[in-house]
Amino acid sequence: MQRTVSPRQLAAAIGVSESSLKRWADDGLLAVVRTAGGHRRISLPEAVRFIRHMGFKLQQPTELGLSELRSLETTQIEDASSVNEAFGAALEEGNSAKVRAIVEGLYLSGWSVATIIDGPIRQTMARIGTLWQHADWGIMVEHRATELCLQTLSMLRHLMPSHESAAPIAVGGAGPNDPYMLPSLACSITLAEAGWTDVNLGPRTPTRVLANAVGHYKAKMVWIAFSHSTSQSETIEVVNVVSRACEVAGAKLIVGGPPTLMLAPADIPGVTVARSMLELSAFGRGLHAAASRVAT
Ligand code: B12
Repeated sequence: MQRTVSPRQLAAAIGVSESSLKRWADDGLLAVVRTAGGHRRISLPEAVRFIRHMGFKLQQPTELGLSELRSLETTQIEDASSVNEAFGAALEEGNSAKVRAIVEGLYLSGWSVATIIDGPIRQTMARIGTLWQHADWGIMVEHRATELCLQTLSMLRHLMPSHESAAPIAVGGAGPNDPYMLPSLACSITLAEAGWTDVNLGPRTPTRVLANAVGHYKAKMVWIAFSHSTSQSETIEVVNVVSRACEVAGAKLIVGGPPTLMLAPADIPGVTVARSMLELSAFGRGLHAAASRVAT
């Protein structure tokens, strides 16, 4: 069941009076539901949306069951290099409470999921990726950091608003033999933020399984995340098989990750190659708007 908070808790969390909050609810700025006994309740994602939309600073996050943001002061949030430094240190030392608090704080202060992934998560993982060559310790840090990022992105999902059930479907996964979990999950959550119903098939997705899923879900958008190093011809083969399924379903295909960056447009006609979650988000929002215009 979705977590809810009372108007009193939300008012205390952002440091306003309960009567102001009730007025904003009556004015339609905040969606409230009523309990069987007639009391007002606010879903946690709606409370988070309201805080982000109105630009409130959280005074007492624990009122909403969120972490105290002691690890990162609000002034630091404005400065990307301070954020990267604080997040990098927390992730490298495996401090899950701090990692969670920083990401919650960034999201509540208005950062998009795509910006959090392209910024502190990507940069820290790239740095941690250089440690494995040194010792078992480096490999442990890398595995622990991957797991912590996976947990943190799942936590973020619970704070995001859910979209209408009629939202178009995007499906995707990592390429066959590709064990990397974070890039495909990042695509999934980024597209959810852009208004899509996302279906992530995860790592090592066989090509025919992904191609069949496009028709099964009547997907309008498909992503493939490539991280594991493969030959160019193998990558092109995978992309072209899925691209044919997309043509039949009327879906757009977008691919990304290091092995795709050297592909020439002529090798994969009609397929978009992108370098970041921000690019994916922009592509997803554009396509979503076009699909909604056709539907109305
Ligand atoms: C975690 C990790 C692993 C984990 C993965 C765990 C898991 N189950 O997910 C494990 C331990 C399995 C692993 C293994 C190996 N790894 Co590794 N790994 C990494 C690491 C540290 C992080 C990858 C990650 O998740 N990043 C987080 C995501 C969010 O960021 P990103 O990958 O940069 O993706 C961004 C963009 O590329 C883009 N993007 C990515 N995909 C997509 C898709 C779409 C559609 C779009 C639009 C955009 C997009 O947007 C993302 C966000 O900005 C990277 C370091 C690095 N630089 O990334 C090394 C790295 C990729 N690994 C490397 C190596 C060498 C290996 C091993 C060969 C090590 C070994 N000797 O065993 C094996 C090979 C495994 C295999 N079969 O391929 C090298 C690759 C070097 C190369 N040029 O090929 C790297 C770069 C580390 C390094 N500096 O040496 N690895």
